[in-house]
Amino acid sequence: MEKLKNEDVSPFTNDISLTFRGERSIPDGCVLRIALSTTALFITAAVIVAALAVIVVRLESRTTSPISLPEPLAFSSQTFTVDSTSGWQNTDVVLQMGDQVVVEYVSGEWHIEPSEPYSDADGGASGCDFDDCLEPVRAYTKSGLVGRIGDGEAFAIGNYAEITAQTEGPLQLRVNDAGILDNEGSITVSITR
Ligand SMILES: [Ca+2]
Repeated sequence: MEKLKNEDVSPFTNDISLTFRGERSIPDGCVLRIALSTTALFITAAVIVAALAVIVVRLESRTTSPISLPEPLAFSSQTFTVDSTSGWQNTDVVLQMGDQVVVEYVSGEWHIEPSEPYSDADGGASGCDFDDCLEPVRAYTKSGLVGRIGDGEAFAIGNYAEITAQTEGPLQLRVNDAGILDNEGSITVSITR
């Protein structure tokens, strides 16, 4: 046991505002516990300050990071040759809903029967406009170039078309003729997106 006066109180006890009135005896064990409690208080305060600092840094980095924009679509162009004696032909161009693509005639000729003249992708032969017509695009010239996206509805292309995909899937091309066995020739187009 030791006797302590006000002026004898250790720095640890000052930190937690302990005051002693008069003369009083404090057991050695109590002094040790007070010191340990003060140390634990400091460690707890340090941990809280560190945690707050981490939160502030994270919030700041979140608010100051630049807005990420989608990568612009890379411009690409390729050619594809459409055979007049085949049905739907898959190009390598796979479109998503809303994608835009331009199909443009480059070269080549075809005809849809021996009695018809050769033509470019704009065609020129008469179309079929009856309910039982088997042509992909009814009433459109049989010797014209047509397309579809996936299993979507067929549409006329001809020598030039700007297409906005209404469905998703591979762009497919063919001549608009249903009876392809007597056809001849092929046409090359560019596909640009
Ligand atoms: Ca034909």
